[in-house]
Amino acid sequence: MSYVEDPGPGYGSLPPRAAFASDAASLSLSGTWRFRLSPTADFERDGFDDSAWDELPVPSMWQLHGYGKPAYTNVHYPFPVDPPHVPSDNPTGDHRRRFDLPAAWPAGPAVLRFDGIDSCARIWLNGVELGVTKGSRLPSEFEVGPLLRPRDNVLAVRVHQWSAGSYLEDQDMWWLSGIFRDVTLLARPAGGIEDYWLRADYDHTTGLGTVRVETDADVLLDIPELGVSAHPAGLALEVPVEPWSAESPRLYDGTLSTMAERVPVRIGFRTVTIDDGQLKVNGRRLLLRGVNRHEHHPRTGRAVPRDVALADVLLMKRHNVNAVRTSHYPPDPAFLELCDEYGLWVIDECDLETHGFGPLEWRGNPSAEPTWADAYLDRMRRTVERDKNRPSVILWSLGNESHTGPNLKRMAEWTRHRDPTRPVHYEGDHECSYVDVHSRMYATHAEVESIGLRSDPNERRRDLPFLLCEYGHAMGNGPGGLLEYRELFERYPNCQGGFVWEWLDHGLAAGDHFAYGGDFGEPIHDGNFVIDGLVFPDRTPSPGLVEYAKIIEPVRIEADADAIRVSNHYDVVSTAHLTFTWVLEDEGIAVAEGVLDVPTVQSGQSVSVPFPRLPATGGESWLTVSASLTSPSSWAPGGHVVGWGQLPVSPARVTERPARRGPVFRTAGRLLLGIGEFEPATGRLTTLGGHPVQGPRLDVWRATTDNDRAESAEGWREAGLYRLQHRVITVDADGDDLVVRTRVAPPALASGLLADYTWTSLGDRLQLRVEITPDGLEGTLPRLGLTMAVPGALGTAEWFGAGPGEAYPDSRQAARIGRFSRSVDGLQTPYVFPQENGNRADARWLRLTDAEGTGLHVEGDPVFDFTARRWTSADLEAARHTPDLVAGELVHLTLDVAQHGLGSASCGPGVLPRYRLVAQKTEFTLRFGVAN
Ligand code: IPT
Repeated sequence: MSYVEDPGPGYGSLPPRAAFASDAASLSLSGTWRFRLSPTADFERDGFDDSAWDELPVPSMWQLHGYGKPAYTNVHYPFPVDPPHVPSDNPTGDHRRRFDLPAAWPAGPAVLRFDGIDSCARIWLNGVELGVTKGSRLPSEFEVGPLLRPRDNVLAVRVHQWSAGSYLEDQDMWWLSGIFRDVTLLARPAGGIEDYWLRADYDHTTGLGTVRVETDADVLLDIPELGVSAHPAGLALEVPVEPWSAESPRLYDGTLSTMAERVPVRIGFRTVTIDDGQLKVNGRRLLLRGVNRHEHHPRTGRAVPRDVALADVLLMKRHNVNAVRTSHYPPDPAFLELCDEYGLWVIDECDLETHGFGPLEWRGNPSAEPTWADAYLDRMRRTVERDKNRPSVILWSLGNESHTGPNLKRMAEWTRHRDPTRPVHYEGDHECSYVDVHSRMYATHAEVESIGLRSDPNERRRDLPFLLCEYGHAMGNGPGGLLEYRELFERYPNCQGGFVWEWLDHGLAAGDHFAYGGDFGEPIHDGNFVIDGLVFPDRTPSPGLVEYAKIIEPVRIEADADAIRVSNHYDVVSTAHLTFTWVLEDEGIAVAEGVLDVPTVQSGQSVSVPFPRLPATGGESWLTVSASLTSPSSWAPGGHVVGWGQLPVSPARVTERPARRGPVFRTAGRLLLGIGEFEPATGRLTTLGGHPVQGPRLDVWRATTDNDRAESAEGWREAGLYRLQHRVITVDADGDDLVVRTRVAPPALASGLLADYTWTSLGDRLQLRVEITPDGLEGTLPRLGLTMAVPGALGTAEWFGAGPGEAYPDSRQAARIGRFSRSVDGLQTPYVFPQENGNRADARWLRLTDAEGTGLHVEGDPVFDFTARRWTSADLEAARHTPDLVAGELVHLTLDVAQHGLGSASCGPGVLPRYRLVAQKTEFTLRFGVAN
């Protein structure tokens, strides 16, 4: 059997060991290589002439450099399921790199290290075969010392896109190939440090850290800051220390040295335990406010440079994320160093997923087949050995979606034996027979609640800490319902949070837009299911991330009876590093501000502080209190806000509406009322204060979201809600009111809605009261309100209401009450797959103006939701990529009384009952005027 189809782990590599750098000589072999996509005879030979070959950067993934194409599938293998066989048409990239040794390169042993090659490679140095490696997201090293020469070494690497290993690497992501992580040559001095395990525990009852180095070498440990010098390996040493946590990532710099080599180490003292059925670190219960992170960049795929990894870490920290599951493979080692340094709890997951056997009822699944046992264990060993020195790693995960079987059990047993200091996670062990924590994905709120109540008949599972390794599917507009998960995590001590799926949209840059599955002509693909992150492909935060940041804020500020309640939701630290400031806004305009005196609040505690002395205000006013970093931290500047709350101070002034009402005029075939003119036959407003408009009409449709399409959209479509027709029953003057009665219904169906519009002139304003009565229509509606169109010149929106971002009933915690201004274009959220977006909630009033500042004014009674777009909902629904949305001549406005929630049904629970918009008799009022 060819090595490509051998289910084993490969051959020739050195035993796995920790990732570390030392003062021994090293040479990066990343850079420009020679490349050819098609196996070439004798290419590994020393004297082979590659001058006619292309150049390719390493690290890279060749499909993103024009060789072949990316392909996306979620669950399905893109090749026949015939393990361990793979297609004979197997894209094969031959890579060659020549290099000279630096002048001072020492003679003796040396190791060639590959941090990641997707999916299988056979490697030669100077014409001599080193071996074969599989396990794409895992390192492999080869002994090369005797083969090296001072000049003109030739490294030849043949990479196969498909291999037996591909059956174990069916993660939900792009199929991409190549040498996508660093390649390094490392001198290995005799008497140097081959491997080490620096175990640094912390006893929270004594405040003492215990450090012990396990290694075969004759190593001495120095930690100058702790007064530790020349401490011999193997001996435990106790010292008083500050512990490491994600919130206070205290690292002590030290050195491991032998006569021949020095290794700088960064030591974080912490101890992970499970007691009382809770996962604890340093004696503290954790609440995991996590995300699942795939490695992806829109131009380089899974070749993610350190600065991008750092940008992810900073963005996570600035959005209150405290944990990462490295879905579904160990990340580039640099990422974990950053997690140590900046502070994130990590579930380090092995490179394993066999999801494509699921649709085949798991027949032949490698997890249960002895032929794959070695490959499974090899992957786990390489994960644990590589990352064992990282304090940020608190759980090992066996992999994802690989069902269950003895091979997984063996991985767990090996791991627990090798590293008793970290619990083992794997969601697929549903009985929890070989894992240490109970993990689920996409469990509903009700299921989490029942787990919290410990009503599980399975005793073993019931008594374990519980976490959601995936929840809150962030595909498109959403997720909704995160608040209710947080409430459960706070109510039940064994429910310790979870990891939103997922951090990043895996869109690939394609000129003016981002591509997703199917855009490369893949015969089998899963479309935009790969666009399900909290940040857009270019790492711009989506509204979902802004919402999540608010929900998981570590400090909560709420109204208490006549006071302000400040609660500390950190797991460990107090609020001593925070400054509390307040601002009083009168109709969104700041009128007073100050610093709030808040005593230091310990983790898990709260205090009530009196309101500051506030001046009187005339209109609706709110007090906003923010908690921000007093001084810069490693991950954010001073002043960065970690939590905030708003408290109502005084309600809107009730103003007497002018009694003067204008009469309805019908003259010379025209229908006039106050500042409005109407079409006599239909009663539709055509002019408002001189501005031509397509007057407001009942509308219930929204461009379906990914979540809608998985739950309600089919029913909405069957009910014809996207193509309602308006039948005008009567247009009558009733006293001073203009009353337009209509029935709004879809073709071919008998059900519909009755809509009565009552227009009243209030001098300089027109009041519209709408009464809606379902007429045989049942079930939920996408939204309920009006649609109208105004001239495109009215390109700026200013409103007093919730903002600044979009908000929906079950995703609105991040919106605060204030006065905001955006261009119409700036109101749009550019979801990679276009869909409903941009709804601003609870507007008290809205001004839409042109460059001169004149335009229209809409007032709620008391509030309304709105969107403003240069295209219709139908255009938005039809678009597949952002450039499909082309600005027209009008601004289309929706003015709504309600929106249906978002939910998370694209993968997970739908809209919670309280956020469903059920068709029922509704009445609402708006007032229209002229802005100038
Ligand atoms: C779950 C996968 O674990 C994850 O990788 C991703 O594919 C996610 O779904 C959907 O985006 S598995 C699913 C069967 C719940």
